Amino acid sequence: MANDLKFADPASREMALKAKQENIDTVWDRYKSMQPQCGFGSLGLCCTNCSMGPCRIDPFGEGPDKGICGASADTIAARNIARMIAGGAAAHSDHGRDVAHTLLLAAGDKNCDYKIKDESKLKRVATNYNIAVENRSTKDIARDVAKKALEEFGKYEGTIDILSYAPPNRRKVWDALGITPRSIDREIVETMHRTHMGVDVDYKNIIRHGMRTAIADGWGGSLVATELSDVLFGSPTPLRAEANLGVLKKDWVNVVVHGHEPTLSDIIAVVSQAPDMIALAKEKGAAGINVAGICCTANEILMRHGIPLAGSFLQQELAIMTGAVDAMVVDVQCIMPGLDKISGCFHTRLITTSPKCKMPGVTHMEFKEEAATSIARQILTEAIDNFPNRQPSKTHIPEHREDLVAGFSTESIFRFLGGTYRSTYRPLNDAIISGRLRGAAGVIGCSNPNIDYEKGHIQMVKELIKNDVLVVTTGCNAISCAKHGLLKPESAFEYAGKGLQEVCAAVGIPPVIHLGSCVDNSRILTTLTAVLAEGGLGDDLCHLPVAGAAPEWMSEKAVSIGFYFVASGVYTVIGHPLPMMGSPNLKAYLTDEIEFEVGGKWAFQPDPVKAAHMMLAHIDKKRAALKLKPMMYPQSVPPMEIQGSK
Ligand code: NFS
Ligand code: SF4
Repeated sequence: MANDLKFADPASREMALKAKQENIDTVWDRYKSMQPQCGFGSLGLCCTNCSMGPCRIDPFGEGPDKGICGASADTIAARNIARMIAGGAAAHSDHGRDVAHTLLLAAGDKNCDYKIKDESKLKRVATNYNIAVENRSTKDIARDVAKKALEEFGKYEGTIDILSYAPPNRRKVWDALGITPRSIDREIVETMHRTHMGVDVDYKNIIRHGMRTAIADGWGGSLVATELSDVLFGSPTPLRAEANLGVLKKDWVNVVVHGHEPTLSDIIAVVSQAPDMIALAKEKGAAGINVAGICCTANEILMRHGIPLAGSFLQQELAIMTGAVDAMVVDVQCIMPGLDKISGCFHTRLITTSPKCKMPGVTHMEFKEEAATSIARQILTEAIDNFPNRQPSKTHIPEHREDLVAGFSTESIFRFLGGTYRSTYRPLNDAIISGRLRGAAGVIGCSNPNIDYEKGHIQMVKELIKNDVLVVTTGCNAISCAKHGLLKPESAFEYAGKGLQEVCAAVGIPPVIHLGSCVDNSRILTTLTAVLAEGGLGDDLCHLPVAGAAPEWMSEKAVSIGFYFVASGVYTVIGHPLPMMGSPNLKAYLTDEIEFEVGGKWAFQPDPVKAAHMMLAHIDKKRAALKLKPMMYPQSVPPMEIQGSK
């Protein structure tokens, strides 16, 4: 039964109503039945790191103020946060490793199903890695790049090489603080070591290492994932597509791909267009094969193939509830265990594909890069064979869908903003310097049933663009923006301030730029680096008039992302706080003192409009420090009370 939470999106509202009528539990019902949630856990005051515990600290000062080992609230909360970073960094980076492994296969085997689609990007990555490109075959270069990338995970000396993408002054900050990551796996392992019972006690020391681990994600594993995905699957270029549950088609075989890694879904997208597959679908009475995506797998194949977005994280169950999904194919991450039960209520065939992600009793068709096409064909055949089992009486596809433009990258915004003859970020920097644009914001991250669905994302993004802030987006925020029409260039005229409107009109971009999946937050890092290098906006990332936010975050990956943005000098506002409010010292460190060390800091604000204004105030502070011109259209700034909104 769907509960009384509100939905910004009519398609989800419709499906939640269907769930209620049919007595089917969804994430919102499970959230409700979990109330009240454990106060110790929410405050970060629960420790299960050894079996003298579990221990919990009394936040009211009446019960224990130390764990059985003597750990304080500060230590316990910091250790818990660090372990969240390790979990998130591990997920992103393991994804990066898999892409590097696929590139190595593509380089070594001429019959490999994967081809190198973007040779010029391969050469750029190779050059950044100091790998020779002159007079060498693509395969030789690719092999060296793949090996070099794979070495980043387990180097035994030096530091991560791909950190060379970061601005020199930022690297000095990390070096001075001793948080330059040495290798990706090593920092994750060391986080687990330091947070083991009886190792690191100093909460600041724990968090500093947490930042090192997060940097190893953003400027390491995630950057490897993005760069090598562009090489293998092609760098995105702007394209049009559609989003929301209404992209599912009544008379077609609907295959929903869900998860994160593009290796399988990219092949499924291609194979679904094969004439013999389409003929098979027609034999079963379908009009064709419709592939749509959920979560970041969706973003990956949207960016490169224009495959429609069926929905974001919280819509995975709702997609099945349409009764029109013949197969949901999942890989890794953000896949709700609850999918199994809900797919049992419909004809949908749920298929797991990764050895890392199985579900008891669920069909497992294991994906192997070495046999990618044949496995993709088997999976699609399974979906096609299931099409006749669809029950019309149980089928309801909401009619809502929106147009969008996606497919931007650090390089393609570059081309857009520079025009054909001037490949440069200059126009963007000039727009900021002259006060036409206030600055830029990265709004990203998950959705969470603890807030009305998409209210956080949409209200925040609208408030920012209204105030002449160009928004870049990834992950589930990007999907939400797409569903609400914010990724259409024309939406600038409806929602953006006058200055941003002028920029959008001049270069033909939407006011909200979709940069891809969550590993593609690395594109935000490299874009900021390019803006900085263009000049006129300071000499380190922390000088830029920018801010970051994840208004509806839920995953450990979001924690890692937030920390690498903070460690990169970016003011980062999230909706509900990190689970550490039971440690006032840690809160003071993360929301204040840390800024003196890395130039960025955290803020927590559940009200998305207030949060947007905290970001605007920060951007204005940075503009003032850079002595930039006053805003050209200051009337677009409404007065806003932001007191007490840390
Ligand atoms: Ni990011 Fe992408 Fe979505 Fe959150 Fe999950 S899909 S990796 S973690 S829920 S934004
Ligand atoms: Fe308790 Fe310390 Fe063990 Fe944690 S590590 S469970 S605080 S005794």
